[in-house]
Amino acid sequence: MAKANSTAEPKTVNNHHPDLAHEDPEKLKYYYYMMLLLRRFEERTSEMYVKAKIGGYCHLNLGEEATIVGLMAALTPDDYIFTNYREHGYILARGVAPGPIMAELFGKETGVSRGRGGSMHLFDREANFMGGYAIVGGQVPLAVGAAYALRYQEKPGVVIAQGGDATTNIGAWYESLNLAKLYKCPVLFFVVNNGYGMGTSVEAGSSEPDLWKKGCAFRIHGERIDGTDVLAVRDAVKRLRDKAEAEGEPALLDVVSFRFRGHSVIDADRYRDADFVRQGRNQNDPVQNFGAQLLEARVVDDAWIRTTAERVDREVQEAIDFANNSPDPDPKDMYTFMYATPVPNIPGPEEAIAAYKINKGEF
Ligand SMILES: Cc1ncc(C[n+]2csc(CCOP(=O)(O)OP(=O)(O)O)c2C)c(N)n1
Ligand SMILES: [Mg+2]
Repeated sequence: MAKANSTAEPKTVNNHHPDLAHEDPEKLKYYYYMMLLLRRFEERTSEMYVKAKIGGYCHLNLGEEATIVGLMAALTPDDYIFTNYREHGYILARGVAPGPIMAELFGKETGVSRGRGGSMHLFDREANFMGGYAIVGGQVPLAVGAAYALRYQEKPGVVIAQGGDATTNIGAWYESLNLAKLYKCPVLFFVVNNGYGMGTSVEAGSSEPDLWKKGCAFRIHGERIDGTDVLAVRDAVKRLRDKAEAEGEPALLDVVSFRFRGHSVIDADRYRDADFVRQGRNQNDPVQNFGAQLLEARVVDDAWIRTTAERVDREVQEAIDFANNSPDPDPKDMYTFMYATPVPNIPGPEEAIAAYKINKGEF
């Protein structure tokens, strides 16, 4: 679908035709399973939103499964990940259990952020998953800071600064690229190019629509890759993360994928032509396409595809049951975890309960 390029001279290096015969079949099966888990998790999340089990903002990764699973397949446990608010799939593919993720979306005490964060603020310290951020670009300077810390402390690992195409138009993104190169930070700017920032196309929002070129002012190497090809994403990330780790050389990946639905669950997507969306979903479905490839290469058979679908359905249902059966946070803990360290004047449990009652109209 897309071509890879360097900042110096556009060249086609990503006509990636993976030879499945040289791949570990167990890994291929895992990638398919994980992509399907993301797909189903997001479809059911949308359903739970409509049932008012989930409130607030909610953005889905439908269509971006290969981008996410390919990225995670290339990372090591030492690596850190900072993302935007469209992050359900990233934390799932990083290996965090679906139950606590769904519970977080439901705002429950058993959620990964103990119900305080919701859809846009998933976090897991053990997985080095440093969170979803609601402010476009807010995660990018933090990611560079973390990468600088790794370098300064001479620790292994790299940092992923994930963001969307529109994030490359934010001032903080440029400051981050500048410092990343200057201070030799092991960071990858992982740009999920789904063609749109809310209702604004890349072409309408970016004076340079070839996003992979946007690092050149900072002498940062850039490539465009096909984000619907899980193996292409994995291989490009692996190559660039290894270089970033060994040489402190940041890089920019422009990962092209197709957003299946509107910007968020409540966006009717009226600004995109219906035929364009239908065609995009049919042609660029990473889960369908990878499944067909595996079948054709006889890595799996129809029975395996069927039992994998059943397993995924079951696991997502179990996550929903877990979330449904979990307790809400106790109102008295409303201000707990507001700060990492104690600060003066933090409201106590009585004030928390009073605020809760006012909110419920009980005063
Ligand atoms: C600083 C800032 N400006 C505007 C918004 C409103 N907003 C939320 S998401 C979004 C679009 C971002 O698009 P992109 O970076 O392409 O990511 P995608 O949603 O496509 O994953 C905007 C403008 C915001 N959250 N923060
Ligand atoms: Mg976008």
